[in-house]
Amino acid sequence: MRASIRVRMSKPHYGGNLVDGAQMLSLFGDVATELCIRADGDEGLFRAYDSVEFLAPVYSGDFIEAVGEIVAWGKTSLKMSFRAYKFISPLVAPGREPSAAQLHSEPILVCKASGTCVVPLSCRRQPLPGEHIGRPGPAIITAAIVGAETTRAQTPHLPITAEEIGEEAARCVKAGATVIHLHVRDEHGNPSQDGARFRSAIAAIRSRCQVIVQTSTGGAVGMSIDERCGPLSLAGAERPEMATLNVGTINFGDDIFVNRRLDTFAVAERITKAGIIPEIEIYDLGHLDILRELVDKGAVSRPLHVQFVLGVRGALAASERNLELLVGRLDSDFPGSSWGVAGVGRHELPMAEVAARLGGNLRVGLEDNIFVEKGVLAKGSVELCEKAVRLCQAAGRKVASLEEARAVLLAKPSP
Ligand code: KMH
Ligand code: ZN
Repeated sequence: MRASIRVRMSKPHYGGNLVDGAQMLSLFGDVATELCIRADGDEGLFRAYDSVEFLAPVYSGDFIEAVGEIVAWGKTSLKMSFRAYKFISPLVAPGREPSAAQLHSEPILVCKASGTCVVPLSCRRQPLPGEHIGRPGPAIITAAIVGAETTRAQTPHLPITAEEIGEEAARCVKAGATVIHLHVRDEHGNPSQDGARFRSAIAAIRSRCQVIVQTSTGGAVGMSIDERCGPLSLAGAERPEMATLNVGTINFGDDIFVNRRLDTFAVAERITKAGIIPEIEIYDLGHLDILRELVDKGAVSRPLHVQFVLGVRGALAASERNLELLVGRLDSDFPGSSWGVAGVGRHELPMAEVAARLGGNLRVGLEDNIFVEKGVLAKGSVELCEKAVRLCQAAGRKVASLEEARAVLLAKPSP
């Protein structure tokens, strides 16, 4: 959660028009107050700064933007980090107009700080009708344990047979995952969307643990739409609760992952007819515009569940800035939606950390990344799930139980 204010400094305190540093703290105080209100509906109290650094002088006439972010959620405390940037300065020079001013192409970081605010439980309140305040709910961890692209040559820990998939799913669930994003492989380890193979894998999972199974309809690059929809034919005990819905064509490394507009509508219809809940895979900003059409035409119902898949080579890069843009658009265009992020390759754990902080859900697993740290292979998706749990704890987020994940992801569609 973020808040910011931009103000012009008007009260010099020291010689040479210098502004006192306390004015930065005053701005941070107002930003902190807004964050408390956004989180808990109350102004709260600033308890303590644990660090303050002044990094560049601020003069009267400078335009300063103070930004703050909640980085960890305690029971009553909110840990925040703050930064103040100089965007504009007066341009004081002989021969210049006294009103001349300079816009800094690269804003100057003038102060950074971190601190803790407290909102007593007795002051926390529910949102008023239509008011968008509140704390993020428990973080849902999805384990993408197989994928279509990862190979045994890359990692010996990739599960391939139904039994291996069942065992790995159970380990991930024990670690804290409540959703298994599922692909399957054929007898040679190649990607397959064969319904029978999904049936065996789902039976192997369900005999070992309770979890939401989300089958892929993305399959592998080059598969036909019919082939990709193989797992949607499953009924009875092996029917998945969720399935992915890919809404846009993207470059996929040197390949193209084709999702034609009309095919997306057709897959959405098949998912709905099968009584399965879609998770919408968003790889680029324009995919939210495609989603708009799907929603408006009734092809998908609210509440929406969105996975931002960032860092595919040729699609939107995995950065906090891009994620904030996507989440901002989702919140304003489709309020009430849940969202998670899957960072590809080395971006997996950094993006999971951002998601934990920003109030989203986390997807990790060997489908997207095989390393637990630089150069060190993860001993299965379970190790990545364990890391995801630690990231949630560091951000003060509760990890969702299965009941909590079901309440969010399997909620009845609203008209
Ligand atoms: N394997 C990718 C081409 C999904 O599961 O829906 C597509 C994919 C998305 O993995
Ligand atoms: Zn997938």
